[in-house]
Amino acid sequence: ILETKSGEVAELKKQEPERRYREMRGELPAPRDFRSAIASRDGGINLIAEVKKASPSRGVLVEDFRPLDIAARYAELGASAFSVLTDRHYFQGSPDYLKAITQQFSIPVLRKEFIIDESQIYETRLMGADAALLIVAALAPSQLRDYLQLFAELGLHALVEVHDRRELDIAIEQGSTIVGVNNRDLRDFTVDLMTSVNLRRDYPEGVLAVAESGLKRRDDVLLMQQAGFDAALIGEGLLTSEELREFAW
Ligand code: IGP
Repeated sequence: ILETKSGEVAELKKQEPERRYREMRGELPAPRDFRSAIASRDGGINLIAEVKKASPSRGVLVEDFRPLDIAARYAELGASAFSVLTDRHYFQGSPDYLKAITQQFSIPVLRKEFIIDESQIYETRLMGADAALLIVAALAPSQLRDYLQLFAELGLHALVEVHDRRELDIAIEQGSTIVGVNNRDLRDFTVDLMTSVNLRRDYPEGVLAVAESGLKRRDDVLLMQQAGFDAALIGEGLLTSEELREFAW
């Protein structure tokens, strides 16, 4: 059947997560409130701690990778939320890591994934995640709007990722309420912390601001706090920097 009907099979496969969601919805636990968890209180900055085994720019970061042990350490540091990579190809992540973490901890969990199809949003909810990433550069503006609508229907929050002013404008126009600036340029992996500092001024009132990537030192976090970010999303730095582990999150 695959030779004559590969298009049809692909369509059916894409519909499976939605069907499964409709069957399961009554039994799924209510999502936890990612948005409130990361909102700044009294000008402080919150930690979104990323559970990350490897990255395309740095290769394997942790040889003996135990996601639950890492999450336990981050919870102890005072993380307000977790980010868990589920992408296998570039990050050696897994949905199993995310499921295990949502079952073990009460802290909200963001699914870090390249979402390019609606079926992945249903999957995200079925996995037990409370939020997921949407990358403006990977989606058409109308697609972003549709996905945000579906997130809302499923009770999920979206962290919408941008890298410049044009993308920030698209994110806002399409209705995003949590916007993250990726300091890392996904085309060449260069990092510039001023990307987020400069873009912060262009956020409208009421939109939560997250600084993502490349934060390695205490001063980096303080810079983001002074710029008015609600939260910092940190992966590598938590594995390598004593300063960040000692920060009063
Ligand atoms: C974390 P870092 O430099 O602290 O490990 O970065 C996070 O921002 C980064 O993993 C990330 C990412 C992404 C990964 C940001 N946007 C999109 C995959 C896809």
